[in-house]
Amino acid sequence: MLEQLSRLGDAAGEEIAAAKDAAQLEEVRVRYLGKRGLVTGVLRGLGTVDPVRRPVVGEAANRLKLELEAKLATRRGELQEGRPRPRAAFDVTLPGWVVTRGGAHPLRRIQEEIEGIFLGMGFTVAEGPEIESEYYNFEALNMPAGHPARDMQDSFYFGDGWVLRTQTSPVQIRSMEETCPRLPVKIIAPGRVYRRDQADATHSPIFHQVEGLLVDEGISLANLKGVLGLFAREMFGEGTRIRLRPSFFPFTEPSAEVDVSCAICAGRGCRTCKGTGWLEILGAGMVHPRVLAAGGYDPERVSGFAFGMGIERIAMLKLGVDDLRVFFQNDLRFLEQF
Ligand code: 2NL
Repeated sequence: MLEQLSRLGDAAGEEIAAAKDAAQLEEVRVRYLGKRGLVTGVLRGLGTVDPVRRPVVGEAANRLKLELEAKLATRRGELQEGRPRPRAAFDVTLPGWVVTRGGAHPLRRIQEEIEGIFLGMGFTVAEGPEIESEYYNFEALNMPAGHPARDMQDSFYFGDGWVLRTQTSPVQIRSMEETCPRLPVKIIAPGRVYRRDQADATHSPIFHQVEGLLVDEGISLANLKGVLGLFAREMFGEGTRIRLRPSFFPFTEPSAEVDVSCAICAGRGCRTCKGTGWLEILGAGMVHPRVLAAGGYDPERVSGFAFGMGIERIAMLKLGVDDLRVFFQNDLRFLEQF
């Protein structure tokens, strides 16, 4: 029995020394010291050993068990040393994290600047849905079925009488309905609008508008010119002048294109204003009687002016950007400049 233990000890010692990794070492441990292991078997079988020899055999088996456990631990340590040690959890020599702050998109900043100017003149900001009924988007604005502005080429139709709004004017019709019969209606309607345009340097199927509307007793074209002149001076600088050229919109009569004197060349003529000294930034006019009526007002008793501008166009002029598409590409190299 003692001889058998001694052989087991030699064999186990060799196997421990030969183990190449932790897994192999564990196999050796289980083979000799596991529940059904060879050394464990000897200890379990002590009951069948001659009682006289039992203490001697028992002690030898226990000593072997302790010896092997010590050898296993030593070998485990050797195998560990060969491998890379786990790195420190935190390297205090690394540069710190730079926490960058987000900011409003340049289009949003320009929109808020425009809002601020009109808020200062007593206008309030009105908002409404981007999915509109054809009634609010077209009919109420004096564009009945068959009107060329309603062409499939120009608008995104859902069918069933719904469309992505092509301008923010429907918000203004809704505001008139809500305010009527009280006066004045004095609002601006900023927001996203949609047209079926191929994107290029000056067009995008999604763009942003600010429209304005003032309805009251005795409103005239002079009020329109005064308000827009003040807006132009606050937006583009004190020396800015405006001029109105005759134009046409279905929802205003008379209608005008509004130009501002070019801030880049002070009206002398440059590349931005194509040598004319003027930049076209707005459409405007006196609200068409049918549109006043659609809002619930009596065109014999009240009058109003309205205007609309593209935020991208204003932003391009203010920020010196020559391609509108950069506003929608969300390239941080562009956005971080503002
Ligand atoms: C442009 C021209 C314009 C309006 C928008 C309007 C709204 C109502 C009644 C009458 Cl509720 N007019 N809006 C009027 C004239 C021009 O926009 O070039 N926009 C980018």
